[in-house]
Amino acid sequence: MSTVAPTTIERTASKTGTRIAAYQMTEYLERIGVEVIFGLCGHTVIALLDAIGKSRIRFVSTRHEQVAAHAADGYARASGKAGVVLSHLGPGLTNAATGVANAALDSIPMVVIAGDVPSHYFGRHPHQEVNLHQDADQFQIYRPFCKRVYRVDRADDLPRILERAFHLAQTGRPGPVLVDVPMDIFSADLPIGSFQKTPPTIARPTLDEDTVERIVEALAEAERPLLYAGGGVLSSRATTELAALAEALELPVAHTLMGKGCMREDHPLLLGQSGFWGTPISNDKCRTADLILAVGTRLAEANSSSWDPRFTFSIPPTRLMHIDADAAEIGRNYQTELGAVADAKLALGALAAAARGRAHRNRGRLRDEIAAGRTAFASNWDHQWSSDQFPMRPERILSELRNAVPEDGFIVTDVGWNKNGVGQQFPITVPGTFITPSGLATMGFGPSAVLGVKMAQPNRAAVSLIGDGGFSTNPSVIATAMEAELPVVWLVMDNAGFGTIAGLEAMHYGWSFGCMFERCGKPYRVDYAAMARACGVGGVMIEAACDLGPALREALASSTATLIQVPMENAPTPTPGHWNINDIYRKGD
Ligand SMILES: Cc1ncc(C[n+]2csc(CCOP(=O)(O)OP(=O)(O)O)c2C)c(N)n1
Repeated sequence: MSTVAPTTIERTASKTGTRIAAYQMTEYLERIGVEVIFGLCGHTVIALLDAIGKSRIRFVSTRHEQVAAHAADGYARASGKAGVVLSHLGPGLTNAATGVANAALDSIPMVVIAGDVPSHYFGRHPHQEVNLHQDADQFQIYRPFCKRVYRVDRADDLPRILERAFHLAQTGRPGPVLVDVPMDIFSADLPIGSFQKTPPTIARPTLDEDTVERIVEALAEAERPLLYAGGGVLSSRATTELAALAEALELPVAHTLMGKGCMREDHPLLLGQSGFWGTPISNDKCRTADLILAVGTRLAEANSSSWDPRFTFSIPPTRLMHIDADAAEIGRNYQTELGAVADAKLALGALAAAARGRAHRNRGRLRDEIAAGRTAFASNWDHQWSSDQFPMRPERILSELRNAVPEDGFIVTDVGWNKNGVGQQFPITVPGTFITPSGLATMGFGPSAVLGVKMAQPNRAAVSLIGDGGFSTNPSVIATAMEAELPVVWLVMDNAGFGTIAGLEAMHYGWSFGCMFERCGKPYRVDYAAMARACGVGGVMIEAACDLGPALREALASSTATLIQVPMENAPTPTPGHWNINDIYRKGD
């Protein structure tokens, strides 16, 4: 409860049986369990900020709205609750768009509350209005990536719309919802008690008995069946049920990038990630399976080797059964024998219960084949885990990170070697500890998302593993971590460029024009560690491979954030699968 005395305006309003919308709205957000809002101020939202400041809700003030959106995304992933963003109109909302779109493409629940121009000035060019095609039109910018965009045109609608926003963001296939609020509506009077209705508890859809029986029987009788797990398995917290089903019918498990962590890394039935940056054993078993049960996945391009049947999935002749929260994903890319719209946890739980004790075909030497396949692939790079080379090998960076971070600590990546290398090579044993931007693959996600992760799980380690390109998109995160007292660790893999794209261009065009950080033809390196120290957080520049482990341990024990910068060789991640872009590039004279 707020200890702050009511303002004159609040006291006056309450005598009339009404109360200003912003205060009632904030109390409602508290009541439905909002703990933290990430955002950036502007003249359109200070009425709400005044109310938030007097409530129990924490406000993390970022210096770029993209940071706020990614942090809210990280918070949602690590807490299981909706992330909440507060944004000013116009440039604030467009700045946040990348982060909101990133959350949308990874099915992350999020509510974005934005200020807008006063409703009585719609269309007259009030300051910062977006109105080239329609009056007060900024909310339309969010249409392609929000489950619903609301502009609140009457104060009376605010309670209803807010309740709908939290309901929609978190149900079915989760995602962001925009609530666009003309600033006069924050300051309007509403009858006391206007915000009564709370989002309903939703019973999640499961499988009917016939479908359970049909799937279990098909898996038991198939010669080479396989379970394929996507991010939906993790977001519905279904990893125990997945392992129970796999063990009951002796099924190998392959997964997507977002599905990493669906099973302990050392589980003998785990094949690893499929696709371009996957593992050969995973691709081989996917391609040669006679039946695949896919759960909580889009069967998207990177993990499906651009759907080329020579590499990852060959469907048909492989038969596909697919369980997903979203009917639109079923049958999108492959002929599908049976689809079911269901919650992954309930569906896998029902399948595991029906499979327990059930006779199934002999799987032969499956476990030995998996172990041999994984060991053979790892032999390409595991000797690098102890490499003393400097600038460091990326694999050594991963091994130092794995040794330093407790199993339940979070590894939050960006895009680049960090994402591809962790997805392929980094052992994850605790579900949900690997957090990565998959659908939009947004460079700049990791450094900001880790703030929200730490906010959600303050007692667990949270390290963001990022490239120097990704980190430098928004270094203002350092100041935000300091202000919000979030002792996160940024581990910056510094190859003085946008290394992944530089490597791609070099492979196809023989140079890396436009991809490296250079000045007067020489590598240009920024001292991010010094930048961190200038903001008051720890900043360490690694000068020898053996220094990284101790630096990480010290950073994890510290009560303030730390940035560790590691000069690194720009080595490519192995690519056992296929990506069709490599067939598209053509070099001219
Ligand atoms: C916002 C955005 N812009 C561009 C890209 C394309 N992109 C993918 S990986 C990458 C390079 C990332 O560089 P860095 O963070 O230094 O990591 P590295 O590749 O060197 O490991 C780029 C530019 C992207 N994914 N997101």
